Amino acid sequence: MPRLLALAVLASVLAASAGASDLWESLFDGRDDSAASGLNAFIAKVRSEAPKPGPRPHDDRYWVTVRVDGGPARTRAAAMGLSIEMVEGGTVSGVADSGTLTRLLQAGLVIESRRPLTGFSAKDFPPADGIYHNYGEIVSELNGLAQAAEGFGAGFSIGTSVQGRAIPGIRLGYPAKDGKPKPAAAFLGTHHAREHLSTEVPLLLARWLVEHAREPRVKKLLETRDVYILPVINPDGVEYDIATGSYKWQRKNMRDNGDGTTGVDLNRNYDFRFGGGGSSDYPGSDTYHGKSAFSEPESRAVRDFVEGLPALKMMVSFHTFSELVMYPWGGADEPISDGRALAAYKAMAGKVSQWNGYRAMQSSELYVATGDTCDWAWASKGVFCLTFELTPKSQWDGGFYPGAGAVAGTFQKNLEPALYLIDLADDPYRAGNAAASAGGAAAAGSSGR
Ligand code: 0X9
Ligand code: ZN
Repeated sequence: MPRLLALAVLASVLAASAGASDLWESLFDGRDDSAASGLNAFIAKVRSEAPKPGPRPHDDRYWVTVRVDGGPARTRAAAMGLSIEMVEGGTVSGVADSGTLTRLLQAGLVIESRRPLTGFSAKDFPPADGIYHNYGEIVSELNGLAQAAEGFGAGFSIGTSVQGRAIPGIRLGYPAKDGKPKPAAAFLGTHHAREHLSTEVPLLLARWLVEHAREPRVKKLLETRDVYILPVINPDGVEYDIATGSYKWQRKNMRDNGDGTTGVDLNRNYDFRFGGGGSSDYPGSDTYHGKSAFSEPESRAVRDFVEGLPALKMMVSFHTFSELVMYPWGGADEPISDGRALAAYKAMAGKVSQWNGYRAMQSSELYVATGDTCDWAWASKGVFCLTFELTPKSQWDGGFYPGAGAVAGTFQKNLEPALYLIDLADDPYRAGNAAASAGGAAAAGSSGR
């Protein structure tokens, strides 16, 4: 992968930090071989680093609950700019700026409740959520992992954000014995800034793989697959969200839209059905799709990464929250047209849900939203791509800010799914074989995707 290697090397950003190697050593010294004790040590160490509190600027957004029933109605509400986060009975809840609120009201929708975002206090991230990684800590952790994975791993960057931060990653995998490219899987975190748990899970996956790389099962996996882990696609948004020690509920990137609003929803900025349902034309909306497909350097970086890696067959895009595992399409109600692939998607999502307890579904069943990562990866590149909505299930269990206590358990639940999906990277279609031979749902034949 010469192109990737050219992008690689987190030059200045991943420049060795004494803190990172200290952290690394402290995590591995004197551990027993259980993953749990490694995690506990990690958690204890990172918890000691707390962000500092500070003032909070004015925020023109609300947490709203709107009476909306059924998928098509949810899709219409999303198209008005509502960023839907919860579906409950005949209502949806999510974030709306005042412009979106006006559109919802003008459309005759009943707003059951609305609450300024400033009225929420997060469960604990600042200061007690010190276990979560800010950007510098993500980079340090990856740097430490890359050092520890000498001979079977390397740090890299896929590009830079609007504000110029490197979008960091780590590749893990032993060199192929025959020198040929190995099938690859990629795990992407935090397109949406406030979904911090979606950074922690891939980061812990990287850590777990490095720690267990010499155990037979993992060794075999890393000898036959390459694993790419990109824990933070939207580093500017993350830094903004946590800068004051009081969460800002930032979703989008930090693009200056030139009209007084900030941010493009990176999960609406990919080039498949761009600008269609479930994405907003209004720059102030949390689901603003941007000026054009791939207008944002962060989504372009993901595009270039995927395009530079033909061996990539399997991808997971981590989000929070709701506890769902979803497959394309997200941008249309119809199923994907490749029947064999659909059977494979259903089988793999079903298998994943047996481990993590999440609900498996086609993304659009939640609501139609166009321009997302997985629709593009599947439609344009034929990469099997699942969107995970991690813990918790509900806003009332912590929503985007479920606290330090959510990290280890969420990772543990999703470890087996991750290993399974890495294994499938040689031929994701084979996920559907078991179902087909058991007379299951696998449909025969296919044309296009
Ligand atoms: O709306 C999104 O981008 C994702 N949900 S989140 O709450 N994390 O923002 C879901 C993306 C996939 N779903 C659809 N395309 N419907
Ligand atoms: Zn998200």
